[in-house]
Amino acid sequence: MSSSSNAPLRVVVATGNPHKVDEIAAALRFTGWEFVSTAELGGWDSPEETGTTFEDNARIKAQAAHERFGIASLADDSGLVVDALDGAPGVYSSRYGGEEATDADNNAKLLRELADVSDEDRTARFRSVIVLIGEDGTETVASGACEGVIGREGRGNAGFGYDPLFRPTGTPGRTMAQLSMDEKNAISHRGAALMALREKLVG
Ligand code: ITT
Repeated sequence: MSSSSNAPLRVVVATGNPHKVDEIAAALRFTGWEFVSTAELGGWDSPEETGTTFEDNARIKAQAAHERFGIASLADDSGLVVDALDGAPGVYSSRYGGEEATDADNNAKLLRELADVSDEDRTARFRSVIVLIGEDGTETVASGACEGVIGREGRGNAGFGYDPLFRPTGTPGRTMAQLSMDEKNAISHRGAALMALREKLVG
């Protein structure tokens, strides 16, 4: 994907979640692209996420921002897939505790649902699908996952969402909320999706 001038490519990150903007900008800082959020550009309402897959919803968000702003856009749709809950909360992760649920509400519900589940059966993974739409409308899709287990209490203050309850297999003894942003990007679903995106773009 190239820009029409020597200026860095300007990419709007189509999300209402500022943590995602920070993680995406940090993971892709090597590109030299300029990342702006929909909040910075203003005048954008998140579209309704009517899809049934992460890819559908990422595409809905990326297309909406591309149409609204006419520049390259990038969206992430992601969630937590818990084996003992048959894959829930999955694409409904942000709304698990109800339409207006906070991260604390979602985490409390997850702990309730898993109260009777043994340590060995608390396996889960985060999934992320990234859709990048170039200025000219060209679409690139990439995905990533991060395996781990769900703890019995929250630990750590970094990150967002279910991070305090999620213990990645790759960082024994620490939850995702106990990692720096660079440590999280090195092992996370979103970091993996962004590296897969890089491979697709530069080969
Ligand atoms: P946008 O749709 O505006 O991007 P969102 O936070 O609602 O923001 P999603 O619809 O993709 O994003 O929902 C993802 C939810 O999955 C998110 O709210 C968290 O509850 C959870 N999640 C995704 N990635 C996560 C991560 O890296 N750490 C912790 N929780 C995560």
